[in-house]
Amino acid sequence: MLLADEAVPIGPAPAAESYLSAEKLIAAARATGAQAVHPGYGFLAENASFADACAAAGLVFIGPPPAAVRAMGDKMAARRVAASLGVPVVPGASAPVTDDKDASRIAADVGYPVMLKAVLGGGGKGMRLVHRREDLPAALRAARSEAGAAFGDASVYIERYISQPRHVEIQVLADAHGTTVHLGERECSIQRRHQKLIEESPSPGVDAELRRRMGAAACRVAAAVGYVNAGTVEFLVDARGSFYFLEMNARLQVEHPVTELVTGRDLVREQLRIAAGEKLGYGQEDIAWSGAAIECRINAEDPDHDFMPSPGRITRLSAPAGPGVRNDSGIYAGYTVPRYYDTLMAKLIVWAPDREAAIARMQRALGEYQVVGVRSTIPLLRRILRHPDFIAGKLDTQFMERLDGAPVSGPAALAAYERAGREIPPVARPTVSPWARLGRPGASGWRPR
Ligand code: MV4
Repeated sequence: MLLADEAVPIGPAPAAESYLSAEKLIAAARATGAQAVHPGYGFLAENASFADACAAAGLVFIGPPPAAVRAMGDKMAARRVAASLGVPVVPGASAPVTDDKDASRIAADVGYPVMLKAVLGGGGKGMRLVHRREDLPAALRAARSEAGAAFGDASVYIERYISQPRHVEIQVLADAHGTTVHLGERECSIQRRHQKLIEESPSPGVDAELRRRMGAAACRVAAAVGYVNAGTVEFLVDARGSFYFLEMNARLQVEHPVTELVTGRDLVREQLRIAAGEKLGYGQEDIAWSGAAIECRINAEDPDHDFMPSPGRITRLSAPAGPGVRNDSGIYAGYTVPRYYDTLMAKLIVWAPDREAAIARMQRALGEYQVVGVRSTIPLLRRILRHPDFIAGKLDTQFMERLDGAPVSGPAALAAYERAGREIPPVARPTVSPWARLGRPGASGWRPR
């Protein structure tokens, strides 16, 4: 807000009375004489009724047409669209389950283990993994009740469970003149309880051929629903490299900067141009990728205490900088992280000519990042960035469960290691010593920490 030319109060801190109130947002837009509304990436960004309300108020909604948002909000309908285009979807049922008997038949057909998913779901809510037939009725009840509470619709469908998949998503841009392009993939497998922690592009598990095939599939899905603006098509990629359409996010995403850094294209600028009715002015053959980018989410959470939110006043702040380092941040010394919203404080993004150099740059940048006054995810991120599997690009959605549950920093970490009768484990030897690259390892006595 410090950067804004003008600010308008929209109500009390609880989001339901401010950021989630279409009426208040539109009144604020009117008060400033704004021509358009950018919905950001949370709150009402994927709310088709809000897009309708903007249009009714004579405001341009900087996002997809409401019909495209609705088409993708129903996860089964989205699945049907993909399947009808020949885009691979996870094997599963084409209709919601009706009762226990129906579910039992479908699950047997699909083959255990199966995944129960909410029709209006996404983000993992209302999702249940079922290994055995006898566990199905209870899981179904739990999924239906969770779905009903979260989405106001208890409908659930069944898919085959894909074990240890990668989560790979494709960025698309579509203008209102029929051009749809993709800007490649983001690897988003490093997440915990469906909250992403680290994203990168390119994915270490995607080669040029897979990128072309997934990109083409994503563009076909977007075009089929009349998608206009920036959007993201999510896929699961299994251990064999087969990909499956999951869903489409009809908004700009938090992790969009990694795509900006490897493609050299400003996605928010493109959103504004598209919303203003301009043509993209380039085609798929004009999109080129260079280097590697990684984003780390700096959250006000305590990784030593089950990621509890850690709101409060930031007493000291020192952010990294330098070549290839981008710090997209909303905080400053003296700022109070409120307890009402998401815990995301900053996104630290690096670019370098290759992945190994990007990892080294991120390790350095995280080491320089000082946030005092609130707990943050920085120590955990540092631990992931030096994990041998991360360095080797061996990523999947279970990565975080495999990181041992030990505390990540401070006296608690020391105590835990002492209790275990162990020495502080040596850090996995990184492959990123600049001296090693010069062929003179250790010549200077430099040691990775
Ligand atoms: C799956 C799956 C395995 N098999 N579907 C989680 C959120 C939602 N968008 C889809 N999700 C998953 N669907 C089948 N058939 C595993 C996940 C999943 C996951 C997906 C993306 C990123 C992180 C994840 C973490 C756990 C499970």
